[in-house]
Amino acid sequence: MLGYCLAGMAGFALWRLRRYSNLIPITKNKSEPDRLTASGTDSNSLTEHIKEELIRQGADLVGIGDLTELPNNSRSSLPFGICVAVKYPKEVISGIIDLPTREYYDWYNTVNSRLHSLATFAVVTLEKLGYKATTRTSLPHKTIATRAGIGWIGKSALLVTESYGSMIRLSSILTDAPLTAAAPINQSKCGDCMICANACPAGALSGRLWNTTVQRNEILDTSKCSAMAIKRSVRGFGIPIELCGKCIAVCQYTQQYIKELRKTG
Ligand code: B12
Ligand code: SF4
Ligand code: SF4
Repeated sequence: MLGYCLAGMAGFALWRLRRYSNLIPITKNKSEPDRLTASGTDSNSLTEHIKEELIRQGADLVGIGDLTELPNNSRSSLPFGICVAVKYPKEVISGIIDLPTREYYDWYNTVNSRLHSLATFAVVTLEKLGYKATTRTSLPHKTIATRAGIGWIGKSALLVTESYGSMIRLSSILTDAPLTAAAPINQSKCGDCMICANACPAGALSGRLWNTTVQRNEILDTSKCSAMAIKRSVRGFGIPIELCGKCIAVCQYTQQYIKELRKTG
């Protein structure tokens, strides 16, 4: 039985490698003999296939960011960041407006474990193709996400997307694979909206509009948020953890997505 499993896994790995190898002309690099390299057009194919595979594996949003404007040591000298987002189910988020729920806590763990599998999958896939890839980075996921064109930083201090608002969690992968990066997002689309800042039970959100020069502490008071989130988790589901999420739930973009889904069933 074990033999069949191992043979199956090896076959799958070989199939994947051959599938990608067909897309990319293989040229040997003298210093790294087994490395694959790709030309301009193939970088588009590689990008599309990495994105498609991640979506097929369960990602809800995938974006590629050019990180070269950021310090070398923050990105292990790797030029690209892949941002992967997984959304919470709409019912879970609409249920946390008053207090965080046990369901929200359970989904927090589920979404994190999905993100972990997706990031590992991306690393393994890229490494098999001969590229460097790692999930170890001191860069915040939200920075990679704005570079990857996935969304902007809201007055909530969260990443806000047009498709799902902020009801997503994030992971990222750094790589030297020659991918095609999206246009970065450098400005907030929150405008005059103040819904999240007014709704935060800790008064932790200043209402400051983000751009890439605005520091997090100008938007969010992390101590106030942490303290309130622990209190609310205890009241909501009896576990002292920093899970509140009211700013996710009330965001107009999150609400728009929840309502759209309701309309279409
Ligand atoms: C630490 C942390 C916290 C702590 C902070 C405590 C502390 N003392 O630091 C606390 C407990 C407050 C917290 C709370 C929450 N968190 Co939190 N947290 C993190 C964590 C692990 C690190 C964030 C961090 O320190 N970043 C460093 C600071 C400087 O950057 P930042 O805050 O990420 O964002 C700035 C940069 O991204 C910058 N930026 C963006 N683009 C660009 C581009 C350029 C060129 C430049 C220069 C800068 C720049 O702008 C942002 C604002 O200044 C991240 C996961 C991760 N590894 O990124 C999750 C993370 C940010 N948290 C997340 C979530 C969901 C929450 C909570 C909702 C949890 C809850 N309570 O229910 C709240 C929301 C609070 C809020 N309104 O933001 C999600 C956000 C998802 C999203 N949609 O944005 C993340 C990404 C986790 C994940 N894997 O998805 N969190
Ligand atoms: S997680 Fe809760 S306490 Fe923290 S900023 Fe959001 S609404 Fe405020
Ligand atoms: S609620 Fe309004 S201000 Fe807050 S993040 Fe969403 S759009 Fe921006």
